[in-house]
Amino acid sequence: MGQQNLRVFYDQGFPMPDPVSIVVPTFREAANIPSLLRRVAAALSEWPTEWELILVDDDSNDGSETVVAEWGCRLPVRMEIRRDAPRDLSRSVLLGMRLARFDRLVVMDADLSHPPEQIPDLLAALEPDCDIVVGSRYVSDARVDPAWGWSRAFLSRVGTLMARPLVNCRDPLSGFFAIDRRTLPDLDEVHPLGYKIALELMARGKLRVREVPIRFDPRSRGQSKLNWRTHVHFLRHLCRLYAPRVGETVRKTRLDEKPGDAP
Ligand SMILES: Nc1nc2c(ncn2[C@@H]2O[C@H](COP(=O)(O)OP(=O)(O)OP(=O)(O)O)[C@@H](O)[C@H]2O)c(=O)[nH]1
Ligand SMILES: [Mg+2]
Repeated sequence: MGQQNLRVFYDQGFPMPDPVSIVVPTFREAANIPSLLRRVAAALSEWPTEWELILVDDDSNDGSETVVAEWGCRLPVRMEIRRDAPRDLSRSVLLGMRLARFDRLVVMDADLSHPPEQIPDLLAALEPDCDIVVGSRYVSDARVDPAWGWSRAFLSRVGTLMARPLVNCRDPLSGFFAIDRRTLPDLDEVHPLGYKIALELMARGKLRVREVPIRFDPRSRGQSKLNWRTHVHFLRHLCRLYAPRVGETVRKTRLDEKPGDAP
């Protein structure tokens, strides 16, 4: 539902949506933060209730803090600095989720790959029949900008195929999602490894997923933080998530074999 339509919808006496906290993990994103904040504020200018944006930064030391402090005078935005080594995207997101003032949460990247204009679409889809709304690159009507590059697109596809059996989601590696904190598994029990926090939450919490097509753009400015370590972490993360399932299958097979015993 577009923003204008949303406005009309609520003006007609439908219940107001809940306020929302937007959590953005950042590492050396000073160049992207002004555009991000400008576009989020524009996207939510018609949003009928309160919102806030928390950037959880891994001690970038690149001027991000000053940029956010300047914008914080005009908008409900703030930056939380994590000083625990090693830097970690997923832990930053979890910290943001804990610090959020509101239960409705949107998580997104700072590099403008996730269009802020689609935040209202994600929130509008977060209804009682689902626990998480994923901004998806791999459902019909989604669009991935070809400038993303074939090698990144290929790696993303391979990783997606590896993760798909774990969850009922076409884009389980997406970092753009809306969720209600009250439906989350106990955050102390969540031990993500690497980048894929939505996958961890969906798989551990057995969340009911809805997907909304998004336009996925390549990083706007600055450098990618993706490196070989990220890929290793992803593989280890997958092993962790698959391990209990493999164990369960082995246990079931053994139980099934028992009654027949040896031929
Ligand atoms: N707090 C924190 N944020 C991080 C860390 N690594 C990456 N990020 C942020 O997480 C988001 C996604 O990281 P990206 O570098 O864009 O990774 P990507 O989207 O997979 O790759 P590209 O878009 O190709 O650069 C961005 O907002 C980053 O600033 C980290 O270690 N800690
Ligand atoms: Mg990115």
